[in-house]
Amino acid sequence: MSKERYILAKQQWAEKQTARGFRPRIEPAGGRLPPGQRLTDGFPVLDLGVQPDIPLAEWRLTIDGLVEMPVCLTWEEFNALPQVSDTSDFHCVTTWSKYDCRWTGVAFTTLYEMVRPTPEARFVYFTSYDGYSTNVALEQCLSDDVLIATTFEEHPLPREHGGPARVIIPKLYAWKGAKFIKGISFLAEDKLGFWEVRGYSNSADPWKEERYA
Ligand SMILES: Nc1nc2c(c(=O)[nH]1)N[C@H]1C(S)=C(S)[C@@H](COP(=O)(O)O)O[C@H]1N2
Ligand SMILES: [Mo]
Repeated sequence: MSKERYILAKQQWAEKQTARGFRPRIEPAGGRLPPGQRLTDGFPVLDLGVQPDIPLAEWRLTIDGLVEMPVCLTWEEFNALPQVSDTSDFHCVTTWSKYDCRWTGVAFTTLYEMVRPTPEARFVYFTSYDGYSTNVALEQCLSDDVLIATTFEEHPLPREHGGPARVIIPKLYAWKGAKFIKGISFLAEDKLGFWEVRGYSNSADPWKEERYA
């Protein structure tokens, strides 16, 4: 092969890769990508095969358990609460990560202050309209980047990504963030959720690669 043809072939290969949106997948250790993860530009959808249709007029968020003031919020009441925005990275246990996700909604701490959990409350159990559930230590939920999001990238949260409202807990693998959120219960004893009873890690820290129990 002549030099010219060789260079042209390489150039065409590079153009093809660029057109496909190729970028390096693994960042050096100590970077922004947790171990064993690779970066995606898209936003894959993971669910149980059901994306429940919840008319906003019928939507409720029930917050109960070990709290002084249990509530059952309508969509209007929920959206009247103070709104916050946060940009965070999203890490799915199936090894894809997505950077710079822009979420807007209600901070978990706002709900916490509203219902006033008792001192015995140490765990949170989330339930969803599709039958999903997941559990998180209360301490982890009190991080200021934990939101019940109703907006993604300045648009109403699409149903496939958990709309009308979903939980976002950026410091944990994404299965800890319940889409189609329906209930939040404060508990004294831990109670395993949908994937946790099926062998997923209970602590789910992507930086420690806590994928499976
Ligand atoms: N209600 C509900 N929430 C859920 C799930 C689900 O199946 N149902 N899947 C979890 C998993 S495993 C992941 S990785 C994320 C995926 O969110 P996405 O579909 O917006 O990417 O949602 C989590 N929350
Ligand atoms: Mo996941």
